[in-house]
Amino acid sequence: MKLYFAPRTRAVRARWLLEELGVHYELVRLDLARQENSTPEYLAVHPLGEVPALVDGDVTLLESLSICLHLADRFPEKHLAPPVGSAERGPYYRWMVFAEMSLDSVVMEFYWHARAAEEKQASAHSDEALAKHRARLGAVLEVIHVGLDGREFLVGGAFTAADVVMASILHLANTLRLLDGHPRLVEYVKRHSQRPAVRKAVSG
Ligand SMILES: N[C@@H](CCC(=O)N[C@@H](CS)C(=O)NCC(=O)O)C(=O)O
Repeated sequence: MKLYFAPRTRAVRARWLLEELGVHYELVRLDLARQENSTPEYLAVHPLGEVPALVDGDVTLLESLSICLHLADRFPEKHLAPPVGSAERGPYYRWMVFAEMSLDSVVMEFYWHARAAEEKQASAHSDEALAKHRARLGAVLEVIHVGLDGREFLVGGAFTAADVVMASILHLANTLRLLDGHPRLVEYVKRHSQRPAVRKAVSG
């Protein structure tokens, strides 16, 4: 397997999962600042020139969420995804997709706002829009807070790929100071960021 990767991007979650699985893979680093993701060779892999992309035999996967879903199922003996048809499979899908569709989308609004402020550009977000995003974020974080009540992990009492996706997005939220006032979520992020596989995924 070959993972096309750049640090501090969504590719980290795919690399984290590969490290958790402990399987052999080739890491292809792309320097986005040098537009190594815009070469004809890479555009043949990922037509949008984004990372991550995973080449697994004859199959090329785009989208970090689909890569995580694929990898966790590909190695069932590693128990990072509940078996299809088990009682835990529904909650697993639910958290995977909730993290990406409901949490990531709102966190990214704040990310782009922070980037615009950093680069001293006018933000596309009016105060009214930001207030709307903040209310939405609060509601989404509350769902996760309740989901983690009395639990170390999202699904079935054990670490799964759903925690990789959720903790990755919550980590970004935490760096943007969006988790202030949510100690349970901060603790979840910190606990996951101490996993040896994360350290490897963010190294170099
Ligand atoms: N929904 C995609 C988004 C991929 C994406 O936007 N990747 C960014 C990095 S996080 C990228 O490669 N951007 C290209 C660039 O910055 O030039 C996924 O989850 O894989």
